[in-house]
Amino acid sequence: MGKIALISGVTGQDGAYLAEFLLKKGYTVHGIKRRSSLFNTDRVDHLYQDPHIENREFILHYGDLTDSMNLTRIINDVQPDEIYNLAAMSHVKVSFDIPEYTANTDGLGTLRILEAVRLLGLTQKTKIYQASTSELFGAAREVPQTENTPFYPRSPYGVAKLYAYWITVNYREAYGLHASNGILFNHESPIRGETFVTRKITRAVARIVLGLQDVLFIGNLSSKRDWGHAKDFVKAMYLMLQQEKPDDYVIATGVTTEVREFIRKTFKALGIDIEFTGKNEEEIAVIVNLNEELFIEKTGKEFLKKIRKRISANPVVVKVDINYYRPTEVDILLGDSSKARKKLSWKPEYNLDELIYDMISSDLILMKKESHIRKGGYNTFNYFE
Ligand code: NDP
Ligand code: GDR
Repeated sequence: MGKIALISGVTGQDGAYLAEFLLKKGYTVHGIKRRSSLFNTDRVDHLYQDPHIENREFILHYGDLTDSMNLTRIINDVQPDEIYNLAAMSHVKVSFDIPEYTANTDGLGTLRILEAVRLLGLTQKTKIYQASTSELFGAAREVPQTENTPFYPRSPYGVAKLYAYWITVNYREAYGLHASNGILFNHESPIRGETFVTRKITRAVARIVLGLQDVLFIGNLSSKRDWGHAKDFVKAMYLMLQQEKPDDYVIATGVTTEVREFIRKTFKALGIDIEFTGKNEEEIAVIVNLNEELFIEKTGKEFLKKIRKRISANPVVVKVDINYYRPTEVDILLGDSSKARKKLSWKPEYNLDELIYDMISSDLILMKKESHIRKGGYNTFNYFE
């Protein structure tokens, strides 16, 4: 019999990659999804199995991290060998708008899962992974950050996750639970939520080169993040639960990059050079060179005329909008994952350029579909969030 895993947040970026990864390893995977008025399973639809077939390997349950009884019932029904608690209100900026909900889900939600495992007498059976975050370091006390760097969260999200981190440690020490914190630095992918900065950039660049959008409005261009690929990072989650002893690990690439540079690299991947000029909210980026051969290879000959025309008419492609600034910002994150590399034998496969290429290639396909829909005379919408 293969192992049984329960993933909260299975409909999110990491949940989808982790479910796929565990299914390939022969696990039966149960996932918790929220009730929504629209389908919210896009990211796992390729794994979906008809509920009428016997011996399904991928099973979804309605649930919510704010509902203890629901969580307790699901855990009791599933009797998981491993729980991956990935569910969260995961947007740092939005956490300033809904701080109480964020605390309830991201902070208390973790307690609810730990307590359910304890009450159900599963402390010796069920191993738990808690999705902790580099946002715990916030106004970072040192660079790079390790497992020993003091925490200084800078958002309601970070503070809620701080509670979740410590309650996980506490249940490990108090009840002997195999519960581990993965302190993961930013990780992205073609299925990253559209309102996180990397995906916002790759979507916008794809739209700009195809003539679907004029300009990318962006917030703080100077913040620096240690960006990895989600596919690499979910492997680390699994590895933590295969260890004899539970522990906490930093998972990061060890390279930090400005938002400004991420934008520059994304345009560059399609043969377009941009230059930033101006300061603070007056900063803009303009196209200064087009490598037509590379553009045709990556984007398609049919879009060349449009981009040429666009550049001569108005080369401004990036503008700052201060509405994207945060009340308190995390300026720089850079992780030192030596411990995980040594003890888990984990290392990332993707570098930043490969991550960007994966994301922009996927968004170009999506946006070309949109372009075809428009050419066919149908309406499509612009989302600016
Ligand atoms: P996503 O935002 O893509 O996914 C979050 C998931 O949680 C979604 O499935 C969402 O459901 C679900 N969810 C939200 N609120 C609730 C709730 N109240 N009850 C049940 N489910 C809920 O996040 P990621 O996949 O990027 O991240 C996974 C986890 O890792 C999160 O906890 C995040 O905070 C943490 N993390 C992420 C990092 C990153 O760079 N990606 C880095 C470090 C930590 P729905 O689809 O319905 O919205
Ligand atoms: P972050 O990711 O806050 O690090 O949290 P996000 O991509 O939202 O922001 C990264 C940096 O980019 C700056 N920024 C913008 N951000 C967004 N979203 N939109 C913009 O227009 C914009 N312009 C500039 C931000 O100010 C910030 O400095 C992510 C989430 O996945 C968390 O759940 C996770 O815990 C951490 O990563 C590690």
